[in-house]
Amino acid sequence: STIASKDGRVSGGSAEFLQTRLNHIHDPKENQCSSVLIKHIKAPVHLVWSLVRRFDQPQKYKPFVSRCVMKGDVGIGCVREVDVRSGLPATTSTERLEFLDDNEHILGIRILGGDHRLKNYSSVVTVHPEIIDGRAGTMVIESFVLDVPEGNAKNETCYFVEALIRCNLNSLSSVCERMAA
Ligand code: A9S
Repeated sequence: STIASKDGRVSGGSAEFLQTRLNHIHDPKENQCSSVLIKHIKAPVHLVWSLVRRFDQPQKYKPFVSRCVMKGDVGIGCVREVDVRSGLPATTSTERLEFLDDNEHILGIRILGGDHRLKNYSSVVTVHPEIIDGRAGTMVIESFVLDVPEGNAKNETCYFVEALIRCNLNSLSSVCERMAA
């Protein structure tokens, strides 16, 4: 029973699926690439969300982040300076909190700058409760869109970013599953 209200929100079983799909639609332009990754974590959704939502502390689970400094208080529109571990094709990244919804469990960020090649990068992470092996689990969905850099192909750009996000999600999973154990 899909009910779409006037502000375009939907509710009910399949409607939640629809709403989730809507949260992850990026409409990439011709010179952009976009993809979606899913990770199933054997830990309850409130625990997973408590880490995902900490825009000021991405290093809690992101393995490539060595340090994060907030420019002002955490709130929609705030900016963080992320220092990246050595050995990666970057040292810093300036990132903005676009969206944080603690009820719908949606986090949106945009990369504003840094000495890396991710231009016009934005991502959305949503977390969803599910039952895994009869226990409280979480499905994490992360989608992104970014410009394909000059001289690179769409598929290799997507592959590069997907590999990094897969590392982030695998690390989130091991941190949360250890905490839930
Ligand atoms: O941190 C994320 O949520 C996602 C990505 C793709 C971050 C990538 C990265 O931090 C590196 C890992 C350093 C790779 C940035 C901003 C640029 C890179 O080249």
